Amino acid sequence: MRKALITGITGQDGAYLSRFLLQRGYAVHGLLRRSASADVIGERLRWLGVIDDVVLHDGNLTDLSSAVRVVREIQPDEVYNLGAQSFVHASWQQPLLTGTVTGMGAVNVLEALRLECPTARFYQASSSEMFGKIQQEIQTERTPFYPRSPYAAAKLYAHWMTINYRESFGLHTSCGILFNHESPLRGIEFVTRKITDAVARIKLGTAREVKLGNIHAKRDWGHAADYVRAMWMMLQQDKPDDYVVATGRSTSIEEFCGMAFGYVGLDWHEFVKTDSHLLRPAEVEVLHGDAGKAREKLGWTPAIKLEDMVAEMVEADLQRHRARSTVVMPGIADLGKVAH
Ligand code: NDP
Ligand code: GDR
Repeated sequence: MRKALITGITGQDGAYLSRFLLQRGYAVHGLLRRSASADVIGERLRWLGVIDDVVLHDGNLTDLSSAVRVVREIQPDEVYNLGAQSFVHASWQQPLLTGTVTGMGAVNVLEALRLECPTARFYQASSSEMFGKIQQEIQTERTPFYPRSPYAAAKLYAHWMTINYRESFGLHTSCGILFNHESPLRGIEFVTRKITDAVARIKLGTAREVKLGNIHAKRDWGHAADYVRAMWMMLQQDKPDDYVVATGRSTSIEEFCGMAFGYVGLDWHEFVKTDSHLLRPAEVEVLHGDAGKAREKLGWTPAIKLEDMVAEMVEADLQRHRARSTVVMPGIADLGKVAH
């Protein structure tokens, strides 16, 4: 039985990847950081029905000794480094933590592999945010990077360190430069889920409006279930490499609002307000990827259309709010005054 270790297993991608690997017969292990909310931390894995099928190991990306211990114990065939402080907006408020977790954390895992399990294959969750202030209209693996946030700079460090470990030590390390991908399990602070959650609450009469920042920004949005398949495909290649994963369609926040509100028969113009406090110190205005290399070399193409994903997300939020079992996946209102 092949063994996979996933950091960030409790996040959106970690949950979808766990399900994907379990379906393929893997033994799935995850690194779990200590939390005071241990009863709710596995909610995404529970939502997908896999919480009892994965093995969780205490550890933290910032703690080299825990990475070494877990890798030594498991001796994984494949390691997926998905753990990160992944919210771009928060990275300006917590730049050092973001650098430590999102940047150095990856190197802790790489070091653990070099020392304890150098034959394991390694996946690094790189990001389209590294393109930042875009240098080419359509971004590929060859587009120069221009990071625009502490998050993007941290990801770029981890990206180049992953390539360095491949070239310096011969480790089988690959980077997936993934564009935005969403799902009903997306964190509530990200714009797509913030919108679909608001749509559900407005439709059900428990909210009257939603405040957003820059609604003119454009993103290339795919579905997380499609994107975790690309991660796995990268590690099945004989030669490690780096790949852009994107849909090739760029859509504005406004257009996303139109789809989500339109799905329940509402006009978004009546409910979306803009709030300058939600603008970022530096914005990534537009991202638009070309996944031609992943298509040709991996045979990867996305299967889920944006419109279908929006419908799935709105339906899931309607279901959550109707059930009112929102303790584990709180609505925006429940998050109090945190500025997202
Ligand atoms: P999430 O924010 O949903 O998940 C992040 C995960 O990292 C959580 O499991 C979190 O644990 C864990 N984590 C955070 N800090 C630590 C730490 N110090 N030690 C151990 N684990 C930690 O992210 P996604 O699932 O959306 O994304 C997965 C990865 O892909 C991230 O690295 C992200 O930056 C990257 N990425 C995401 C894209 C997207 O559109 N989703 C696009 C491109 C890249 P906890 O549950 O305890 O908070
Ligand atoms: P992003 O995702 O920063 O692209 O990072 P997010 O959904 O946070 O923002 C997308 C765009 O929407 C604009 N926006 C708002 N964003 C949020 N969160 N809240 C708002 O109210 C709001 N209003 C407008 C933002 O300014 C931005 O332009 C995600 C994360 O998953 C990263 O970890 C990952 O690396 C990248 O995608 C690719």
